[in-house]
Amino acid sequence: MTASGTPAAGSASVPHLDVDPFDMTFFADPYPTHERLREAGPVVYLDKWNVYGVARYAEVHAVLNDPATFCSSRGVGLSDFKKETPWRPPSLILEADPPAHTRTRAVLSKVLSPTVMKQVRDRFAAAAEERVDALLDKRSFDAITDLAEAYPLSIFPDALGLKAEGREHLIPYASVVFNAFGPPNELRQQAIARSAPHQAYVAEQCQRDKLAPGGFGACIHAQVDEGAITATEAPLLVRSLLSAGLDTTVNGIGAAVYCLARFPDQWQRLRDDHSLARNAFEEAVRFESPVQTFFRTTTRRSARARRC
Ligand code: OVV
Repeated sequence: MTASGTPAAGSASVPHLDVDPFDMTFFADPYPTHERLREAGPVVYLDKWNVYGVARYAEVHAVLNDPATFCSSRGVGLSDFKKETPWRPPSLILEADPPAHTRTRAVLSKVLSPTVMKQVRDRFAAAAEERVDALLDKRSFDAITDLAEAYPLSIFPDALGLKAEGREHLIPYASVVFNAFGPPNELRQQAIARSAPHQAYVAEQCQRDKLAPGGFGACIHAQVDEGAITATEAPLLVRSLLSAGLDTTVNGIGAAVYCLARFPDQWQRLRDDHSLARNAFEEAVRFESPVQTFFRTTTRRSARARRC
């Protein structure tokens, strides 16, 4: 493909696939479809949704690291913000390209710097110990609700500075955010149709006067006083933490436990050598969520890293 959207030599051979990686049946057993997407070629075309896709590491990496060609500002889901109204005001960090993204990213990098992480680390570790001790007492528990969800919920909203009331909206809100990246199927339409109370909660709690002093939320708003962002931008950056800070952790922990349960030999290796923990976690997350990236050309419809 070229910048003008004209297919370059060889693109006629891009294989067309009839698979739907957004269908409910796909989620029941995604691995064969992931394999088909990878094996079909470096670039594939999904007839169902009229998007190009890449599922191999090299191409996914290349697409995600070339924002000049594959932009995010027109959305990173299947909906093209140039053609459809976004379901919420676009994220200033996710749905932005350099140089706009560079500026907001710098603000979040400052608020979530290694120095700050060092300061909160002990609190997060103590809460994790507490959670594990409580679960060990129970002997049997649901690893998703009682660990993967309960642990981040016990610490992250406090770190942000959210009040206690209404936190039950957090996971449902994140769920809407991620389902909204998909195509206009039942999953997406239903999620958006039911999102109003979750959106209202998030919009309200992102305001400066709602966030406890010392939390990440207050730190983002303090960047307004430094002249780094405007008072209009600050709540949207807080929203990014609410959108992407919790359920990614939930999914990561859930995927790690699920993976270790499915591969007992790996679990045993980890028990024998705790220094493997970091790699085991990364590998489990990778295994459970192999990345595919979808994109459009200037002449075709839509995608995850959209071609501008
Ligand atoms: C990385 C990510 C995922 C989902 C939402 C957002 C970011 C956001 O900025 O809202």
